[in-house]
Amino acid sequence: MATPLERWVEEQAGLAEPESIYWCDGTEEEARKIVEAGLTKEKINGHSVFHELNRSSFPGSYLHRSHPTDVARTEHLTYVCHPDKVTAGPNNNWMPPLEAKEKLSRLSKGCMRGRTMYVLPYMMGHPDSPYAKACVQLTDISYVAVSMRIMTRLGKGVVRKIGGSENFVRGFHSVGDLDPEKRFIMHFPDENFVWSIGSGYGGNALLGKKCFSLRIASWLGLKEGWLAEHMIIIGIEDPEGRITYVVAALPSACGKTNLAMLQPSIPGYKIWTVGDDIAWMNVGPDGRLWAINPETGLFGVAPGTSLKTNPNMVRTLKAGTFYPTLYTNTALDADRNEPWWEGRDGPVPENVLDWQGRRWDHLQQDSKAAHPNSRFTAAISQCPVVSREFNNPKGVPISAIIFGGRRTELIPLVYESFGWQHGVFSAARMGSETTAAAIHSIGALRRDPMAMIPFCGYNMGDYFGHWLDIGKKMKDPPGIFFINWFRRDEDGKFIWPGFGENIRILKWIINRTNRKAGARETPIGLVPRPGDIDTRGLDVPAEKLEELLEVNPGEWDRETEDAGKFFEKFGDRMPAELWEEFNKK
Ligand code: OXD
Ligand code: MN
Repeated sequence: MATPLERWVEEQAGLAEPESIYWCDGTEEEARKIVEAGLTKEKINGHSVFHELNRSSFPGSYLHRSHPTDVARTEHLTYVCHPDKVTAGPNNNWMPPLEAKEKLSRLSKGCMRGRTMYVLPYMMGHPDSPYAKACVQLTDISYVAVSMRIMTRLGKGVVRKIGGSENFVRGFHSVGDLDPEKRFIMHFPDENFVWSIGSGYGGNALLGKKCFSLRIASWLGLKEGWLAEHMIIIGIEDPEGRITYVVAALPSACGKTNLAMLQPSIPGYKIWTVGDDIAWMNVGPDGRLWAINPETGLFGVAPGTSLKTNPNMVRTLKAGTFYPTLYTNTALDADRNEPWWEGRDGPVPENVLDWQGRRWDHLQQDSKAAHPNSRFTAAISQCPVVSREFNNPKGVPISAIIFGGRRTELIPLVYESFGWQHGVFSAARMGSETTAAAIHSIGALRRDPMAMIPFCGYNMGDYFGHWLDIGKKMKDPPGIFFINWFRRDEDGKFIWPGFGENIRILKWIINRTNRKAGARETPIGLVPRPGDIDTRGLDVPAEKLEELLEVNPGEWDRETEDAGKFFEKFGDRMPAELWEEFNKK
């Protein structure tokens, strides 16, 4: 008798009508075959899905050029279909589940004709972890099949694990005809189901990532008492060899991958990478917060990645095991057959093709060769500083939670909240300037609580309440901190050097958690005095550092007023405790 999984795959195939169905087993040999299909048979926009890059300098690496309209997450086409609109909240697009399914069934009828339907069984989290979830995604494009193999623990063991159970997360994905008018990413949280059509872009198409690990998982977390967050997880080793684990949430394309594998400028410190995008966090039996990274790969923004900004990422990309490594919408150095992007090491090559494969003239002002949201996809096991705890099914214990954003003005370089409730309030009012990771105007300030505005799978008023409840479950909750690397001076230049120097801020944070660093009290929280930060060897004038740590209560009034308007949107779902904090101002 067919299992629920087999029946579901058959049903979906009945709708999509693929030419063939291929169950992936996760082996290397299979990955080579799928890459081969992408090099030869499968096409996107008339071109092959993959182009093989220079075998000796970029072993196992392939360039993928997406459809030009399909280069970032499409938040306006992303829906969370709870039975009622209020549960989805003002932070999500909503459609009644039945109507959504009718619409998607019409668009999906025969969408895989002439194509292979890949069946991808995968785990989010280590299979031995009590927090891991078994999932199956269907897709009709090699790019997604290969990406999922990098980003998740994919293999036939997952089919055995699911067995005759109904308990697995389902994802249906098809690129359809890539028509933006027929593009939708719809979530059905009560059914553990994601349905995505019309896009091949990472956040829209790798359904284990944002769709499941954040939108659906955040809803499961509400029901089951845990948190699914848009956070990196790192271990910070100090000169005595102690490792303190912290999580940090930053909006998309604000330097999360750089922070996750930072090479510290202060001798004796070391960063160990557990995760660069997603953290699932549970309160353990010891009353502490524990975090796992459910993914196994890195899907980072390429432009700006260099030996100066992120040497460990450059090393990861060159590691050359056969996972493989993918480049999406970067430019191509046509002479060397190497990927290229703005900010890569070395001089601009002479003969560059832009992200759409057109000859690029670097003298043409404002024209970028690589798409600003071009990406690499690489296995975390290739990262030279991957934490030895990465595969620990229990995860790592968290001592501090960091929130950050991209703010030209106002927000100090770092500060600590007064306690859990105040920290949740401060994270709820967070704002950040928008980036190219999603399709919208760039550089506009938007409220992005906990860097989760595009990813929270239910009403954010309830989400804030859930954060408050999690705090109550802990004996000694981690401190909540805020960072902003992005303050600019009158000439528009970044004041803080960032990158490896950010260790100075992390050092202050971990010393605060050990009560070894000082701070001064301000209306927004505890801010270091310049002398509280290790500035030995730092090339930032004292007055600039003071400027970065300044809190001007007058300037905060506008910010608070704007945050209040945002809070009002959540009506009676907004927890009273946050209004209480708001009214303290
Ligand atoms: C990502 C994103 O791809 O946040 O990680 O957009
Ligand atoms: Mn992200």
